[in-house]
Amino acid sequence: MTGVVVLAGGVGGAKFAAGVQSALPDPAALTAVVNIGDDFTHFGLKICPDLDTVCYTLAGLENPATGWGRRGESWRVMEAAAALGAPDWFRLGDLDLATHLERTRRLRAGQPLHEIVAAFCAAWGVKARVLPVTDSAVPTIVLTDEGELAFQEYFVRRRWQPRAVGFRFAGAENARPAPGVLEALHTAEAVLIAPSNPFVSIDPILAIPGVREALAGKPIAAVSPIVGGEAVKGPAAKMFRELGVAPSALAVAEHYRGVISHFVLDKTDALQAEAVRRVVPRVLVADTMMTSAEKRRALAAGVLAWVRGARDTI
Ligand code: FO1
Repeated sequence: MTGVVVLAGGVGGAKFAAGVQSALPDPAALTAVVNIGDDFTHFGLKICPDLDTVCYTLAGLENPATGWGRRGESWRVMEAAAALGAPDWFRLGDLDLATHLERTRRLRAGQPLHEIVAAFCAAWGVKARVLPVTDSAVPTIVLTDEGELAFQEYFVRRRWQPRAVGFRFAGAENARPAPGVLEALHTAEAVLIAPSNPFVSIDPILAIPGVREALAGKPIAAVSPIVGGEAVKGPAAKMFRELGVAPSALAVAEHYRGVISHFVLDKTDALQAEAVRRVVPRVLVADTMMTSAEKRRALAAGVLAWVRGARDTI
């Protein structure tokens, strides 16, 4: 068993993956398997927000203010396009546009997404391996009280305000894991589920045929994205409430029941540890707030040491 796999999506997932990359003596021992459900076509360009956010963050290129897009970004193309009447609800920076232009050019030339991601990671100096969970398009559809919404329409255009009643991962049943995904999961000494949104970042990864099965028989540790009953970032707590579940670390553990063997909750929620242990056998109480590169690294190092057999509280 070699290597560590992180399942990730969104800004929290990218930060945690970067923490794991910095905690591993050999960063190439990390494989990030990333959600592609947020992907969509805009201005005719293939936009892959979670892949880009993970790659930018692993490369140290991410915009520190938003977590997505590029550091040192400018918005001249967006401003000039908006002056021509272009939709500007989804902000595309000048540097970020280069990624979308080149990815779209390569896709049109027939290059599969996982190869494009590898080429971009090489160009950006990313040491870890980043894989889309599948090369296929499996768009996440949010079922709301207003009907079905495409993910970015729901998340960005409507600022995740519509009431969510369910999620659909269109075409998942016909998708296959991208080359390297199942092999990485089978050979990993541990699989870490990042503190990403369970519904729209992690579930779309688990929905790809073969992924859940490949998790069997090894330590699977999830880090709670809910702290003190709230999401650190984004709509996860609101989604729990709208689905009739009180948002909590325990609710996240319940959501992953049967998939995970280890669960990390924030020290704010230490009182839930006993209840969580009844859902998942191994529970770690830690400081999960990744407010600096050092804290990301420390959290990742602590989780890795724990999963590899150290004590239960860091
Ligand atoms: N999120 C926003 O809230 N507003 C935006 O204008 C926006 C633009 C954007 C451009 C490129 C990109 O890679 C991500 C972007 N995001 C934006 C984040 C995106 O909605 C992601 O899907 C979320 O981070 C959730 O994973």
